[in-house]
Amino acid sequence: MKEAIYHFPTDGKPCACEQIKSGHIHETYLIGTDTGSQYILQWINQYVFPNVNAIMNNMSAISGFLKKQRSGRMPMIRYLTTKEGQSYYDDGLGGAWRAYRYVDNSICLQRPDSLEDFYECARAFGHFQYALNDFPAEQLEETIENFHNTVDRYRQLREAIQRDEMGRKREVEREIRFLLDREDRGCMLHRMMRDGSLPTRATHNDTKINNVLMDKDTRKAICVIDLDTVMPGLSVYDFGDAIRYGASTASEDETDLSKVSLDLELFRIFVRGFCEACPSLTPEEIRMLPQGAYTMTLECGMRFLTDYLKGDKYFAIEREKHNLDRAHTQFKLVEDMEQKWDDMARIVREETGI
Ligand code: GN1
Ligand code: MG
Repeated sequence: MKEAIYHFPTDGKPCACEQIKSGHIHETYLIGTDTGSQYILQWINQYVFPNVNAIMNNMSAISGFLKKQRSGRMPMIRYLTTKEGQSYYDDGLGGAWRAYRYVDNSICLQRPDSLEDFYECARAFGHFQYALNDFPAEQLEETIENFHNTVDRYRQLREAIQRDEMGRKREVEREIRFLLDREDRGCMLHRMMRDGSLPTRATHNDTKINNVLMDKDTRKAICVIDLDTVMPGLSVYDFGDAIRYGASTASEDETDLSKVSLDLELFRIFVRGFCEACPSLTPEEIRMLPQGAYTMTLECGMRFLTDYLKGDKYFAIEREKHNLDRAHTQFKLVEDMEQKWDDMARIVREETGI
């Protein structure tokens, strides 16, 4: 049993504990009690999120705002207050823990099993974006500085190349070249955010399908989870990160790259669901949806490669070269998007009329 759970007011005595291994950052456990209640207990990775108060404050600001919204139901999970009255439990050993009641009958998918699953995911993230339309984004704390700032991601890559702490640079020269060749295109949306052609909004920033809880029987979305990276950002990044992960024909760490491509049917259904659920998108945002997918995929590949160069400090790995394998799938997807660029733009036009 993870001792931290005893600091939360659970219904029944904790008696079962199972680790859930899907995220790359925090450690997550499913706790069962002797009355049959279940809880999610999470150890917060403070290397990635040094300011735990900032993530918990953002979370409660967002939940408070959404509760008062009239634009349709948007349920949120609620973290438990510790028995000591804190929003998280500090174990005195450098660990921070939080817990919430497991949502009954919910599942989260690692991949969509059908077009309908992905449509539900699109509607959930689109609705989340829409519900936050009037949220004052500038009130949110930046929980990870420059999170989706591709210009800064290139700077971090260069720094890692220059330091070459692990002596891995020689091995990845081709991958580095791949990224440097695409720098201008990769930074385009960041420039558009800077010059105001795309609005800065409160966005989720980590829109993998496994961050949507779905009802096990009806397969309808229940709520969006993992709000640690809710920050000022671009709607097209939320769209794009979901495509990067969910519309790929293979998993993020597939080693057979011939299996990795962009599924245009999944792309289409996501455009449909996201735009239907988020009618506040501007025409320019809609036109930039393919660019959002491109940028998030390139950036994620760059983050994996940078972490590989630095010795795998950020993303948890389960095997040697895991981050390099992940970088490769992202680069393969980027190339496939370059091939399918006209189709992606056409699908957006067909689905939205813009
Ligand atoms: C991380 O831990 P997880 O899977 O929710 C990362 C995302 C990446 C993703 C890649 C805070 O998310 O940005 O896109 O891995 N989260 C953070 O799979 O860096
Ligand atoms: Mg997650």
